[in-house]
Amino acid sequence: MTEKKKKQEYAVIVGVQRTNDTKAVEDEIEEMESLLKTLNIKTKYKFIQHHKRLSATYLLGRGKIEKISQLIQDECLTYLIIDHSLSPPQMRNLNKKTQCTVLDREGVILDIFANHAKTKEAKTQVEIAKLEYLLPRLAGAWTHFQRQTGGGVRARGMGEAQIEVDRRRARQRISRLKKQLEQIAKEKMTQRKSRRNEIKVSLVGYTNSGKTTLMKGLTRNNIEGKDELFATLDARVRSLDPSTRPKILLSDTVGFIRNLPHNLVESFRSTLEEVVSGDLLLHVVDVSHPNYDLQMEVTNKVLEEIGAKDVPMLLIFNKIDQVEEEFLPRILNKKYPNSITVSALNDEDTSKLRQHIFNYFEKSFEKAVVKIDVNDQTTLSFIHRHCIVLGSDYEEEGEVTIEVRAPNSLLEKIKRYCI
Ligand SMILES: Nc1nc2c(ncn2[C@@H]2O[C@H](COP(=O)(O)OP(=O)(O)OP(=O)(O)O)[C@@H](O)[C@H]2O)c(=O)[nH]1
Ligand SMILES: [Mg+2]
Repeated sequence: MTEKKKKQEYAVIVGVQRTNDTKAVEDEIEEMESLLKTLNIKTKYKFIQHHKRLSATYLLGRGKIEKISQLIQDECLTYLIIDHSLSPPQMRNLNKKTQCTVLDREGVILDIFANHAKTKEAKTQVEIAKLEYLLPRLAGAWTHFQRQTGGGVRARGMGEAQIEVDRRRARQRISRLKKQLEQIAKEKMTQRKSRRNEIKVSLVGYTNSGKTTLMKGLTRNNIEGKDELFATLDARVRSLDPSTRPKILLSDTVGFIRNLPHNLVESFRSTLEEVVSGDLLLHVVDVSHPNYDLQMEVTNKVLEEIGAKDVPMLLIFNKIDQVEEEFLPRILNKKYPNSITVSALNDEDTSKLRQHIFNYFEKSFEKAVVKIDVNDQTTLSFIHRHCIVLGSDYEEEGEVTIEVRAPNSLLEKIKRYCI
């Protein structure tokens, strides 16, 4: 995080209740609390606003906004966080009224993304999303934004005169960034083509469900998961370890969340293409979370949105070590017959899962017998790299007969040697 050393800041959160279910809004507020923790902001007060009494001026009702403004002033709180989307005028009005930094849900998520983006691609994607978010809210915020290096999207409402110039500059910057992103996407496409002989598996799921930790277990890599929302923003690709033939490449990517800002989904489209173009999705669910079923729904909805609904999917119920009810795995396996229950922290579980993934593909592999010239090193090394070799026979002079097992797509490439 860029703002690690700053002094502790405090916030008031307001959640919006949409149904009679108070528990739902309390859970949402709790999730917002975790999002703020990621930004090193502590929650001091929580309020609930009923959706039937939303006001056009402040979103919040009169009485509530007066009470909250007073609290903010009396206790010198830094943030007013609205777990809902705010129109640009509502944001300006709230800002004027409370004299503190006002962030809506999208603003908070964008701030976290801005802090966590590491690669050029992720940084570019986040900057586009941020600028598009800021455009209608540009009341001098551009100047503030420019001063921040990789910082947030906190509109503080400064000098109105600059707005038109700022808007033009923002639009120019967006189109430049989009061109850069297209270039990066082209490079990635070339990279993807070079991996066309490998099997591609993508980890997807709600943020904090344990994707990166599972990736670490399955690939025995040193990447660490973090107890933070949106810890991973950059798609990473590693091969399963111990290695298989053909290689199975696993990619880790950005987590999903309820009401993921549309701008972000749009600008992360090229990262998410990795998911759509995969052979299998591993949908990781944190089964120890009280709302894991809701989180599954959200993930499925986002997958549909990005066009990945038809990619085969394996459900993985993770963090089983955190679940007290011993019978839960059995219930889950009954309700979702093809699901797997694991703890990403348990080596035995991850090695079983690795085998399960391999078996999933292996059962559709086909057998073939090929005859190759012993001097044809290119074909021989292709076979040894990508196919399971069941046996070889050097009886005939200058030629070797090899029995192989591999996916049909790979056998196609060596079919002229088949006997
Ligand atoms: N107890 C327990 N903790 C786990 C397990 N799997 C992951 N965790 C913890 O859960 C937290 C989140 O894990 P990550 O792997 O970073 O989750 P993620 O899905 O990659 O999260 P984002 O990148 O933010 O979307 C970390 O603190 C992990 O150590 C598990 O099976 N059991
Ligand atoms: Mg992660």
